[in-house]
Amino acid sequence: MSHRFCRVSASELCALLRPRRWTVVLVTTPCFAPIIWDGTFDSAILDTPFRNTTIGLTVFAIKRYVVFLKVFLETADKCFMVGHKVNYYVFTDQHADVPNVLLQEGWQVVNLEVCNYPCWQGVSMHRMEMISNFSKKCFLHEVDYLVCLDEDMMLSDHLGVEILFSLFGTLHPGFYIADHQTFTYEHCSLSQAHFPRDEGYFYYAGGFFGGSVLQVHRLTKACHQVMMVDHTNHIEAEWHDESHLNKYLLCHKPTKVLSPEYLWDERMLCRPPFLRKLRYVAMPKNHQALWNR
Ligand code: 2GW
Ligand code: MN
Repeated sequence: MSHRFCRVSASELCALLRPRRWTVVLVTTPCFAPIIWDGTFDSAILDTPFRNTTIGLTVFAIKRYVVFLKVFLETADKCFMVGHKVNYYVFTDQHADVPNVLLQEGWQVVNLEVCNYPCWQGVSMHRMEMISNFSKKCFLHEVDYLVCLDEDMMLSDHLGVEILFSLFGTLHPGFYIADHQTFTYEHCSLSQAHFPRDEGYFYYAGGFFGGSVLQVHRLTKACHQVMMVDHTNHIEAEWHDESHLNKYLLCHKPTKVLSPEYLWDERMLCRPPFLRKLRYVAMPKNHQALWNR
């Protein structure tokens, strides 16, 4: 990985020190990890040190979910890591239906073969196993960072290197202003995802996490292993991989946290005025058509 720290000019420094965000939002976690909102970063400055960085984006399009892929890739091409090198890793069992989307020069879509799972929870949960396996096999040698996203979503604004750090998670849009006791952490004490009462500051979304390949490998491997322990004990955490992600991030605090700008659902939620940008939003989906096969 080649990181060169940029030299900031005096005028840039002045501009940086001038507060640009007047609406009050929480900008650091209690562990001093930055929380990323519009107005807290300057892409023009951040882009330089990441000039030679390659970012891998993992996405799963299994069974009927392949229908979301075209819009996902087309919008990502416009908004995701513009000016940087990106490898899209599409895990799919529907190769014939992967759309041929014209991408920026140097970018590539790598289709990875995965098997289908009999139930949807299986699809969602086995993502951890797949990402972990491929991290070791290829991603470690091919990219510097991994960004792991849900695929029933589209990009709708700039989403760039401001998110990159060794380990990052995203505040779940349904809980970022909710009371701690409403967080849907796993409360069954038999599950490996079990959350001790009164612990955890935030509830993270399963649909957007990432970090350096090494950290993502550790996270996905650990989550997969504990999901297998639960499976052996005939237990399944209520929110599947998301429950295990939250447990992992309780024990391994993220070094950056993304605000709900980075994961939003306009049909489910009322947008507050301090949410100035929506960068990654849910696509409308017909649950019945997707589930009934
Ligand atoms: C999922 C649910 C029901 C039927 C099918 C599927 C399904 C999911 C599928 O048939 N094919 C497939 O590729 N997926 C992948 O799994 C796809 O990438 C999708 O974005 C991801 C998660 O499923 P999704 O987006 O339908 O679930 P959400 O939006 O409720 O996601 C949250 O909760 C999940 C666990 O319950 C995960 O933690 C997810 O990361 C969360 O965003
Ligand atoms: Mn989703």
